[in-house]
Amino acid sequence: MTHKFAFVGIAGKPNVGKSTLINALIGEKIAITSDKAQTTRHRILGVKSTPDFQLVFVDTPGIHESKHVLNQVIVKHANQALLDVDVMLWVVDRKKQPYDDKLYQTFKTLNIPMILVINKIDQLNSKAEIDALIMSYLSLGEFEAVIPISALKETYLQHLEASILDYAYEEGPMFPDNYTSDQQEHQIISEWIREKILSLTQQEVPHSAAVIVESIEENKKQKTLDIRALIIVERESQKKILIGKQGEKLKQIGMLARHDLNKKFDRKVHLELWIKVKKDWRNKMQDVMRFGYGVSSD
Ligand SMILES: Nc1nc2c(ncn2[C@@H]2O[C@H](COP(=O)(O)OP(=O)(O)OP(=O)(O)O)[C@@H](O)[C@H]2O)c(=O)[nH]1
Ligand SMILES: [Mg+2]
Repeated sequence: MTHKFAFVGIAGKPNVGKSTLINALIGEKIAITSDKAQTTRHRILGVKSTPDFQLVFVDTPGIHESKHVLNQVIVKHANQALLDVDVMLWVVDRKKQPYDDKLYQTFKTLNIPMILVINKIDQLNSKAEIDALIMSYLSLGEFEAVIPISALKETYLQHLEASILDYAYEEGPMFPDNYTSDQQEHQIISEWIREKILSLTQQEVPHSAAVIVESIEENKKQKTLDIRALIIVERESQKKILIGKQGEKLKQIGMLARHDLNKKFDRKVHLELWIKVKKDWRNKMQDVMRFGYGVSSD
């Protein structure tokens, strides 16, 4: 059998389960997920290798109408990431909404084979409901395939993979077979911390936070990884919320992040977290760039 290869874009509105899907497809946590919309802010590569094929999945930020400079930049990340893929997965969830029509038209102009992935079917009650949802999307136009799945429960992922492989071409692997993601250590740390902020805070606080890793040091004596990170928020009131009563909230964020990072790096992590206010940073291009969300200018 010949070896196959493809770049696979994963795109759609915020919160439909794109990052949950890339993690399930790779079988490892690559991207952070949360119940809040606009969790992903970068394009993230996840690589799945088998003796027969290598699929490079590209997770993208949820596409939405943008208000902040930050959001405009992250939507640009998503659009740019889709330019070079061989096939794209348009991920939707339980209900077709008016914005989907616009998204469909935008994606069609990319001229890339598009598979419609209907996610979260574990939340639908019957096959009839799934069929009705499929029909409502088919009213938009044609797709190469329509695959209902549950990324969370890992249902029908083999169907999806088989369908993707129809669009892979004969080519050797591009990455070593143990390579699963293109994220650097500092990116992983900052994202893992941000995930805990997303899960423990509400409303504007999670969206206003950026995490900058200031230093990562191997502590040979203690056999720990010593990390110092800075959480940036937009207002003093948000800083107060993040610190919490007697520092409880920040402590909790640190504890949960440390727990995950211990596992990820397979060693004890010592985490020092600081909070700083940078007024209105999401609306200042310079800050958006400085806090790690840069995108090329074209
Ligand atoms: N019930 C159910 N929930 C799911 C499924 N897939 C994802 N979710 C949940 O949906 C929420 C959003 O998931 P994410 O993977 O962060 O969504 P996303 O599309 O990457 O969101 P953005 O990064 O904001 O664009 C999380 O709470 C997930 O646990 C699924 O198959 N079933
Ligand atoms: Mg995401």
